[in-house]
Amino acid sequence: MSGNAAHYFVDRHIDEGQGDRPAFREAAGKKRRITYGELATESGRVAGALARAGIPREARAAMLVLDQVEFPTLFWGCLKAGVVPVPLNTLLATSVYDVILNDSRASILFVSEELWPVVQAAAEASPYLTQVVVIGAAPEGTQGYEDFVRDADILPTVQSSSDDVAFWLYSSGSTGQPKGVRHVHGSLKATADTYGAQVLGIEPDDLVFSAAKLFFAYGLGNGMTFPMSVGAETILFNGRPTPDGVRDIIAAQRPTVFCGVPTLYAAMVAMLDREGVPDVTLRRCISAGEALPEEIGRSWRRQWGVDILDGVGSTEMLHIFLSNAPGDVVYGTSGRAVPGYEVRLVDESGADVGPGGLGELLVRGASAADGYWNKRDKSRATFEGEWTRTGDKYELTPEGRYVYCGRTDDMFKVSGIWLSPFEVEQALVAHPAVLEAAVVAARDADGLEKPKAFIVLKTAETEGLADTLRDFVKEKVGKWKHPRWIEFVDDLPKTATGKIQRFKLRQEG
Ligand code: 3SK
Repeated sequence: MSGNAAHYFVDRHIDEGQGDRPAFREAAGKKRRITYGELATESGRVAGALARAGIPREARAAMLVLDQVEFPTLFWGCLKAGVVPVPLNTLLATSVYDVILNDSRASILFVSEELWPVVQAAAEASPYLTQVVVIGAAPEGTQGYEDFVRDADILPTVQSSSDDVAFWLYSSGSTGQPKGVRHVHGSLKATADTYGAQVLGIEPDDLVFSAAKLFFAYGLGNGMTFPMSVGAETILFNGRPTPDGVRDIIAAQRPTVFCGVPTLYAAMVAMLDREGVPDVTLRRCISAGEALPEEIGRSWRRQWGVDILDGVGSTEMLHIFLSNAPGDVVYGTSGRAVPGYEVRLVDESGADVGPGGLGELLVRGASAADGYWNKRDKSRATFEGEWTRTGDKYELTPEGRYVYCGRTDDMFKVSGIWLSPFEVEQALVAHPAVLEAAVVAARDADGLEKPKAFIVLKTAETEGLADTLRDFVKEKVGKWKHPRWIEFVDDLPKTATGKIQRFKLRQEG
């Protein structure tokens, strides 16, 4: 078997006589289902169609594709052909697609028909795209997916090294600058063997539902490579994961594994307390993207009888490398290093920080990216030999658990003392009226930095609430940390992984 990940995740199941096992089912739309055998054939046909269309090995194929059966078919079809798929966040603006299509120099774009209007102008302006393939009704000047694959040869998977670049993901990070993160074939199996097998404990009979979409690293592992590593099945949902929509899918499809992000868990907990919990047994629930507030984890366990395993990962490391584990959950912490990964904390001078201290988290593991595309300075600053800098500040407890303290670039000093916006946010969300909170530095009349809070409420009643919340924070985390200004908002700007984009709030601030 070559190092091409499509051998391991797709073809191997056929060689092992498992072709009839279900691989994906759609929860909405046409509600199609696809077996491992069908996926192997269809992805081979995509490889044939790419070759017929003249897309060479190593060329980039941008994928602006919803969670539908064509996502895995195209992703694995590209890998089979040696073409590099670049799944794109489906929620971006035309101007960002313009940047990404130019930066990646993608030769071909696959796009779900629903998303064509938002990418059309960028696609038409791209000097690199030679073809646009629309999944669904193809507008003029594009080709329909069915026509693209019709009568194409079913090609065998090309030989690749496990160190060959297999796919890219664009990380917008918390600063909004898209960076193409290049991942090698071997990284997909590395995350399945570590987090997938040893924390999530994925099993062949699992039915997985990841509300986090396949276009980002967290969803790609949850909903594609982890289940496919053991021949399990995934529910695909092409819509927006609203709390009641997700609850209805869980009730109707009865998954055994559920993967969400804290914002969704928080909204679901509030909704389920009002409307009741479906009678479904979830075997495993996981969370990532941002730290899970303690209260949400406890409420979920009360509602469903199962813990949420909160973990931390990054697009650069492909999946979760620090996590709570079954039977070893302490809410309010990110747990311990996932087996197969090492983590350490360093201070500003690069010296190691011990228990009780605060430092930047560095991680070492087999799934680290090969680097950023065309961003040498950023690659050098992030990938230091075997260690990858995360930009996250953590504290190590005497029990060996890691506690998130915020982004290195979000920390600021108030009256000369470091303040972690995250700590103030955690204090705010512990108040029953608060659904979500984001804290940034703002300048007072003297030009000095003080915390300002943007708050999404559970209730409509705001009379006297700002003062109550300020007192609540003073009581919980310290007098000087209370937000000097409070703005009630309808929602917070977030990345696809659910990380708060504080830079946008600072701009508004
Ligand atoms: O943000 C995270 O925690 C994460 C987890 C897994 C994969 C990717 C990301 C960004």
